[in-house]
Amino acid sequence: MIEAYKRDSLFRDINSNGEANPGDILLYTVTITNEGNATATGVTYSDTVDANTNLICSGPDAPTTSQGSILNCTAGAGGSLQVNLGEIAPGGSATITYKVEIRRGNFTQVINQGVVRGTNFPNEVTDDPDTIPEDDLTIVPVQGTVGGDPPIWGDIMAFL
Ligand SMILES: [Ca+2]
Ligand SMILES: [Ca+2]
Ligand SMILES: [Ca+2]
Repeated sequence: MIEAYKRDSLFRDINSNGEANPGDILLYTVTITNEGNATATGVTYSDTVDANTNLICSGPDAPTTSQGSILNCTAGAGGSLQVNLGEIAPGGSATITYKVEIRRGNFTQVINQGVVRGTNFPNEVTDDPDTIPEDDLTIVPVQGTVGGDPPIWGDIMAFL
């Protein structure tokens, strides 16, 4: 049985306010663990990031994997990542990291979920380990916009 967790963290907080805002960079850390008794084979991981974020594919902030290789990375808004992990032995795990830049626009959260596929186990979607529900979306609240953009009506409604 494969388990996959997707943690989010604020990697670069350009306005140093401790909140996720447009222009900030989020780090996703995906941990894929084989909790079964058989070696998982043909393991791949794929993710299409939120359309309000730019996936970073090159430079020091490019995706990393603890094993296998990055098969494909399409940078930019709603970009996609594919990682070939190969085999994961029982009790073994692999870690993938990637970063996205939050875009400007009318939205209040960044939503994302990846999927693990393999040749001898059912597809497994990622779970946000910080929330109680299993296999749920990883959601990052985004506070407003940087640089004095007008308030968004949807933001106000959310507090009523
Ligand atoms: Ca799970
Ligand atoms: Ca910030
Ligand atoms: Ca959860």
